[in-house]
Amino acid sequence: MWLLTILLAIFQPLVVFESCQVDLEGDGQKERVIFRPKVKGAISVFRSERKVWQGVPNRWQAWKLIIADVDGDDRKDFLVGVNIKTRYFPYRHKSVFVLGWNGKFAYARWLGSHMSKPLVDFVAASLDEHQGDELVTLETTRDGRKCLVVYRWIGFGFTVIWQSQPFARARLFSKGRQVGVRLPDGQRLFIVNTKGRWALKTYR
Ligand SMILES: [Ca+2]
Ligand SMILES: [Ca+2]
Repeated sequence: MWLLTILLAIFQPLVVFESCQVDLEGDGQKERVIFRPKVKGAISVFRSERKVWQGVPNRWQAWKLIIADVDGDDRKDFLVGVNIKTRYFPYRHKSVFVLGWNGKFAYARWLGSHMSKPLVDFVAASLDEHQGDELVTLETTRDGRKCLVVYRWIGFGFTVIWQSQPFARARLFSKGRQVGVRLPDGQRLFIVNTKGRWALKTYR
């Protein structure tokens, strides 16, 4: 049991490039998750070579998949980068959808029509003592600069818990638990949470 506990504790959110092996529901048996961006049925889940589920409609134009656990219940969640049109935002724009996994199929937990500002990129990481992984996004401010936004899952969706200063140009970077921005001069700043206070620190 202690081994299982350690394995759960060291689970890091995974960016799925093509396929990965991960235990989605914490039953000790790994599933294979295959991600094929922008096609119908972009995500498929296999267990012992048998397809358990395939889904995600074409119209979502899924472009990124991260497997994380946003609520910390040890069942993995799919964070799907989408490129959608909605009634109030009738042009294509990026957002993140959250699908839960019940062991048999993925179901919609949060289909946010947009993030707090136009989305550039996103990752997930456990950044504080709070249970579950935080969603970290790079977003565009009104004046065209880029900032990091940290979101926490609050049961039925996300709430913003911190926003960084804006940068004229920045790219999202992540390396294990370290998440932050890479600036044009190569400098990397990563998010730290010390006793509940959020800040950016120089990466060494
Ligand atoms: Ca499993
Ligand atoms: Ca979960």
